[in-house]
Amino acid sequence: MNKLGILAGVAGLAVSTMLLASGARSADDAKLEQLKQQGFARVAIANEPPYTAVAADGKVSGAAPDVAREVFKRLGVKDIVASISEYGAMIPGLQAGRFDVVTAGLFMKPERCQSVAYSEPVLCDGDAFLVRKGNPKGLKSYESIAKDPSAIVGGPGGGLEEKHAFKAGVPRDRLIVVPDAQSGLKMVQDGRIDAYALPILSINDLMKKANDPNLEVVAPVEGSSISCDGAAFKKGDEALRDAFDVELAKMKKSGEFAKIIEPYGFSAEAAMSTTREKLCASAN
Ligand code: 6CS
Repeated sequence: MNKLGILAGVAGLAVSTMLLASGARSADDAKLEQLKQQGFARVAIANEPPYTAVAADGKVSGAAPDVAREVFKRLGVKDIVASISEYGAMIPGLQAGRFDVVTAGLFMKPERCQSVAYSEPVLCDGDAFLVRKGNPKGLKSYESIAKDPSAIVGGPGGGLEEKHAFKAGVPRDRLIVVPDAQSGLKMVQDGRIDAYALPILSINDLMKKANDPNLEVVAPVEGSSISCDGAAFKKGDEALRDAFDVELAKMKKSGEFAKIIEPYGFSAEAAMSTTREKLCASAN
């Protein structure tokens, strides 16, 4: 073995010794042990109620962080610390080590399943449009937007709605990236976009808070399907993901899972009636 090989071997031995001394049963448990020592898991969120929300005092809530907080507590990780990120930046941020996990309603799709290690399903929902009252351009599907050369749609950067719009034939110059829900609301109210696309529960939350009789919700978007998210872990952290899944499954069985997500409007049954395997294989 050359000198470099010997050095690598010695370094590897040092790391394993340190890990085992920290209580990790194996290198696999190292990440969980690290989070336990750290006292918190760094989660990526988007601040899009009811999936994720940050109050004026900085308190993090929303169905996804609340589930993650409870699961990590059961794993011995005291709390979560959230960073707000655009959906399109969540996976690169996870891969760069800026977050330990994405808990934001990042829906499972095959291409995302290739890039991260998802937990089993947590939050399921369909697509909706926020439009002006009377839906003057009759926008009921992504195809109807594609067909109308004057129709402009807005959605989150790197979000699934963007993918659905492009797949239906909406050209790049008629899709506006909208940074957050409040901006999307204002852009519909000001007529800068004809439809703002988000999941149904997010649009309903926005509509309720806006309390504006000149707005209307189209839900579900015709031709769209139900998507479900999971907590998204970095490839290589499958042992941590598996530990998360064990606690998530116990909470689903005990009813604790439903108690957390259903007050936000989510269906525990929807998440429990599908699997990561099915969702990662489904292309729509
Ligand atoms: O997974 C996504 O891309 C979508 N998920 C949510 C919860 N909101 C919008 C986003 O585009």
